[in-house]
Amino acid sequence: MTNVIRTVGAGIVLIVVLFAGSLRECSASTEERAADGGAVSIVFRLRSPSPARMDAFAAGMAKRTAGMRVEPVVGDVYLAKVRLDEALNNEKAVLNEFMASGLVEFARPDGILYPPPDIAALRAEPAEQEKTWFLTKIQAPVFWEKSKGSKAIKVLVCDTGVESGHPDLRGNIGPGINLVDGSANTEPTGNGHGTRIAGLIGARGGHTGTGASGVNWDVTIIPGKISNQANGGAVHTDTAKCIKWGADQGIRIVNLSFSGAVDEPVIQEAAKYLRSHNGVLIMSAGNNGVRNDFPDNPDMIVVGGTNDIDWKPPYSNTGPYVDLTAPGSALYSTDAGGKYSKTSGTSLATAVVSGSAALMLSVKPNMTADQLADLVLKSTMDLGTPGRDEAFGAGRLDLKKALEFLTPWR
Ligand SMILES: [Ca+2]
Repeated sequence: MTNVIRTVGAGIVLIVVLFAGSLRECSASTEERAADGGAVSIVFRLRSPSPARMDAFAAGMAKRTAGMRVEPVVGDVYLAKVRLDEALNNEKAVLNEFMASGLVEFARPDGILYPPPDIAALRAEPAEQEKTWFLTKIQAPVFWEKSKGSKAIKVLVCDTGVESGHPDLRGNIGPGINLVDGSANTEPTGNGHGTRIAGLIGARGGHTGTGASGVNWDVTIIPGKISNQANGGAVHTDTAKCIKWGADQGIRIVNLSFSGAVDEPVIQEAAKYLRSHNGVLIMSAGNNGVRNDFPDNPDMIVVGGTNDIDWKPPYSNTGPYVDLTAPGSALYSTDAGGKYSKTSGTSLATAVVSGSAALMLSVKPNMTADQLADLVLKSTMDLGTPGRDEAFGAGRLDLKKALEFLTPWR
């Protein structure tokens, strides 16, 4: 069914592109693309999608708008670029027109996600044990007796790019993709968030004496660059396409340390697509210090933060959607410009979980995505109220437990 709809969707591109001559091309910046003065970008899914419904919808919209171009994003979710005119001159009017068709299940602006602001720690240059407290806390050294990771395991980091030449990352970064401009350039452009994430997954500097240490000594981090902006802003559909790209490459673990993504339908669709392609999406709970009433999503592993005494820091969001926690406060990692930094946030906790999932997969690479997700959630120490709770999910990550599950007769 999906393939048929995609074919029809491609047909629509050909039909409606005639009306859309002045639509901007993909070279525009993130902000320009999200809020183009002459066109608006709408993410949508049809009710009970079928080729006939897509035809009816496209025909109706062709009559009511100055021009519309439709492209598939992931699954049954499509992106429409609708040209504005006097009658439909703003985003709200276009959304109303979508809903008035009666064929649309949801329609939303193609908005922008941001990495949650990492909270700068007080001292950038910590003592040696402070650089690695998170690794001791999750009992990584116990797991390393069995495996220190494997270059065969790929982790896709959909983020602001990764500095591949950083002395502590060199050798652990593979070729990736830039979803914004379609180039192969995945180096950071004024934002070190992705480089900090990568260091927690697989910086090898500290393991050899100096610098930062990641959960894995060996791993292949694949940068999926979804932002060319210094502020880290990434368009929803570029983010979804990054996850889909990873699924299509057969990558088993995707790290998405961005706020606001959990309840975004196009990201949910991408998460579902990835799981159906045997991969797991690991995401951050967010740093707003609030409770979100999002339901638990079986296609996402959502991570909150803990500190060095296993408390929930004030920044870490809570709610039924939080699956587990991991150390997130004052984590020392690589940063852009060959530098290091010590920052806090659920982004970093997410990277610790992604790195740990890669470590688990290095021992048993034939685990299915469901088995891997289950193992991650089981490899926790319960915190807070007994059992799963909204602050800690299943508890705080514990790699010694993971090892016991993986090698029961050791
Ligand atoms: Ca609990």
